[in-house]
Amino acid sequence: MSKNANPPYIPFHPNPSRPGFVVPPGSVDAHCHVFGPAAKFPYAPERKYTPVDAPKEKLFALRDFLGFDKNVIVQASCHGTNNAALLDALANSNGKAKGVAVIDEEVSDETLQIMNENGIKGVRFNFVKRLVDFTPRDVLDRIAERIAPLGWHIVVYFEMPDLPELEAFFTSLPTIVVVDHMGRPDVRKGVAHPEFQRYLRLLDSHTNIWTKVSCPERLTVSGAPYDDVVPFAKTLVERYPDRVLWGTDWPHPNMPVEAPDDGVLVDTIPKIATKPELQRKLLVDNPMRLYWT
Ligand code: 0GY
Repeated sequence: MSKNANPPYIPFHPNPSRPGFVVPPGSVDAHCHVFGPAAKFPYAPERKYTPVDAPKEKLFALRDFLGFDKNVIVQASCHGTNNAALLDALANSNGKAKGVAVIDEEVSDETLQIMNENGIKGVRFNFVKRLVDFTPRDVLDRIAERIAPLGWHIVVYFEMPDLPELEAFFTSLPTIVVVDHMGRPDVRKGVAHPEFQRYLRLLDSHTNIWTKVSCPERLTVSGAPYDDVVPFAKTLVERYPDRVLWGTDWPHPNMPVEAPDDGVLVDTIPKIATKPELQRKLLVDNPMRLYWT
């Protein structure tokens, strides 16, 4: 393989460990994906990576194994704006999954209505350049206006150095805004660094902005059990106990070296939410309020 070739795609962990931490009854894994299977749900032509299939049956089996009750499935960039695999997973979840779709502005009102009736509760705007092509802000504004009356929210995915440029757009959005993976801070800089402090100020001043405290495996420098990421997530859980969500991010697209052990990810929860009350808000009350009411 040449030096510049793409590294091979790393599949999800084949045999995760059973977590030591027992999640509260009714817990929701509020960030995960389904991929394919490609034979039934082909990947989008415009995708930036081709994953290993990660079908709904495997996701639901992992949910049960880890002790979770429900999933929020987020449309990933490899499926573009074709939400068929996501909708199929929702339809086969026995009411135990809701979804976040990716749409373009050509979507019809009828399609939005069908999505709404089938468990879609939000749309995702992705600003991570390695994953998607640029979408003009006025297009996103128009999508936001279309989905706001449905009571949906907007999930945003970006990397923290891009926050200054994106902040005005985020604060103009008319819905609840949920930030993926804590805005992807550089954990080497520490919680006190102006970049993360700016993120806290954004959440302080905009109570419609929520944050996922997910993805230590993407943010860590030291590796599992991800103790270098804990102070960031713990700060957010304690400061915004009613606006935080947690998810596995299974099947962990684009991991550069190895797939995380999902059991180890679950065992980070009591380090970031140290009291039962905080754990219940993070895993049950908050996702239920956002996705099941
Ligand atoms: C994640 C993160 C990633 C990928 C996607 O839509 C996606 O393809 O979200 C990533 O590569 O960082 O949330 O799964």
